[in-house]
Amino acid sequence: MKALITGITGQDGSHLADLLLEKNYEVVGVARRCSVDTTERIKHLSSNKNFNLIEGDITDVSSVINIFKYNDNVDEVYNLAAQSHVGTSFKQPALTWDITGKGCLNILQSMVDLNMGHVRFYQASSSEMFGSNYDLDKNGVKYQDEQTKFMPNSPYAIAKTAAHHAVRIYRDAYGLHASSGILFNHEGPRRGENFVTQKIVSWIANFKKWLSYTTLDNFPIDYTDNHIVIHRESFPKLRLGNLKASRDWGYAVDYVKAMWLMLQQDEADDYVVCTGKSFTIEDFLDEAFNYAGIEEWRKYVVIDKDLYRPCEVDYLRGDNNKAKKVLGWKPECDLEGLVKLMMDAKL
Ligand code: NAP
Ligand code: F7E
Repeated sequence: MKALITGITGQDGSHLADLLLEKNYEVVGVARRCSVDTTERIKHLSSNKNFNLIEGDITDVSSVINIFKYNDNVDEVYNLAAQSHVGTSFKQPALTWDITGKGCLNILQSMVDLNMGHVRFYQASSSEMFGSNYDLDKNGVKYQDEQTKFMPNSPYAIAKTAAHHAVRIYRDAYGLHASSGILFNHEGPRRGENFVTQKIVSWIANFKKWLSYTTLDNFPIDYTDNHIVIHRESFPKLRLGNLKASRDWGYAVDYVKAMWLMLQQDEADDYVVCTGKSFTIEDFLDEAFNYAGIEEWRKYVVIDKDLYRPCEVDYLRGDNNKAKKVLGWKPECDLEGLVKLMMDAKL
């Protein structure tokens, strides 16, 4: 089997490549040209004979067509490429649209034009498409599933929703085996530094490192009444935005398995992938600071209004029953496990 992955240099692209190579796939990763090396997450694959990296950019339809022409024996295409940061999408809405929305359309239309009906396609849709919307279960608890109506709340979410509908339409109109995974937040040691979980974990790891360098001769620590008093102002505080939002956080390694399972089904379809549990950013701070053995995180955190988004998605908690039932998928890692994995990797 041969798979093509866009977004190969990202968190999910690298984990999906690991998974497919384990399954003896030949993997072609598409990376765009950058002025610096962006292959940190896939360095370990550089000598794997079943792995190839090619240059391409999904905003350029001729680039997409060339990629497919030179890889005409591909069996599966996973479109993970995106401008994936919600906050950034408010600052660069048109770029976000071009990559995250139109990029998907470029791939779908190229597949039709090149008669690639036999190739299976995966689109990285997102829980952000639900925006402020939710349904209520029989106990009055909020959740989102495949039936919940989309109400996108950011340029990123608008682009993802457009791409999601394009996948549905290309499936219906042209019979493409095209599936979308509506994935809720998923994290891990390879998560980008500007997403909230990794930002918190990185800060804690750097703070702990700084603490370990400080000695009696090194001014940031006082020994007063047999207690250590740390001059906290000497280490920059952790600046965060809205701590009240809730997210359904899972582990990226679990989630790429769901992507692959979707493309192994006879019928293409859309699936919500999530843990079914929701926690606030404050809960994540509790968990991460506790794990690191630092008490009272509030002493170290500054709320920065500039990090608030013009529109916020307040609450996300998915219902993964369809993925469990049809795909036989379930998440293996809870929030505690996720924090442990991320903290241990950084420490
Ligand atoms: P990520 O780490 O930000 O990776 C995004 C990837 O897209 C990077 O490899 C990036 O390349 C590539 N890319 C950006 N613009 C491109 C372009 N014009 N042409 C080709 N490649 C381009 O994202 P992720 O967390 O792995 O997420 C993977 C996908 O799932 C994304 O589509 C994201 O929107 C979606 N998603 C993520 C989550 C989540 O919680 N992680 C949840 C739901 C959906 P560079 O390295 O060059 O920037
Ligand atoms: O924010 C709040 C922020 O940027 C989570 C992407 O993978 O998942 C991700 O999008 C929450 C938001 O992820 C900071 O306001 C507070 O409420 O980690 P995030 P996201 O926006 O949920 C979805 C499913 C995707 O599809 C996306 O591609 O945390 N928050 N303070 C902060 N967020 C950030 N980034 N930085 C802060 O300082």
